[in-house]
Amino acid sequence: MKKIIFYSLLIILISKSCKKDDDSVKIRDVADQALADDTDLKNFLETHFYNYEDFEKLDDFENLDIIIDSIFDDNINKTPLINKVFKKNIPIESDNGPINHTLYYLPVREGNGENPSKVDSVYVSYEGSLLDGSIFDRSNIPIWFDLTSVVMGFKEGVSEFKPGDFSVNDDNTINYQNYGQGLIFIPSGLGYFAQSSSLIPEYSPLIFKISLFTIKKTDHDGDGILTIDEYDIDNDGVPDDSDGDGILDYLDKD
Ligand SMILES: [Ca+2]
Ligand SMILES: [Ca+2]
Ligand SMILES: [Ca+2]
Repeated sequence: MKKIIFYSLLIILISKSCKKDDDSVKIRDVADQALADDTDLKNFLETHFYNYEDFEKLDDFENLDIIIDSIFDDNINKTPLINKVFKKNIPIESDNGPINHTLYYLPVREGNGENPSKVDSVYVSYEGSLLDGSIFDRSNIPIWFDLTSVVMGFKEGVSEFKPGDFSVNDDNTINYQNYGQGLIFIPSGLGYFAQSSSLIPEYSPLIFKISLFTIKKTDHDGDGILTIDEYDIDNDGVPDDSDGDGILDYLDKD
């Protein structure tokens, strides 16, 4: 998935720089798509709930999966996700200036440590699905993601979660407790946008369930300066290349 995300991110970055008058590719308008996706995401959040009652009963050491279901029949009185989610507005540069994209996220369990920055590495288990419920990727076993290499929505969403505590058992296995767990709802402009794959059609909003077990601060070029301290100093959302040699600062040892 990491490869797919990285590859797709590259495609998105590359496609942004392609000329618009290429007849073979009619890319949808970013602003129109952001509005359409937000309508679809809001509709989903208004008509679905998660098993919050199960989580209210849970103690810190128990594990439980998040289950999303539609508000219907026996579940008609459940509180919809829209009443529980947080919103984050993320501008994406386009030819017509920055276009706002709304990301929704829901920390179901808060977690216990420090939030990862948007350039750290995170150790997560996850499940990615579309609004119709079809799952396009999952890993029940936690794996590492470098947040500099994933789509914007995943990076922005995960950085809102906190990791947990861990203890090492006698057999060197690790138990994680009190870790952050929750949901991220991503418009296609912060996902794969016009890029499609066998399981993800173009212009698909994405839903991620994640559990964030631990994080690692990164220093990609090993120069002793953490990536967060040299990635995007002018804070314009684009990684910097101060000396203009084509190597981004966080990968540029000098
Ligand atoms: Ca560095
Ligand atoms: Ca920058
Ligand atoms: Ca450079």
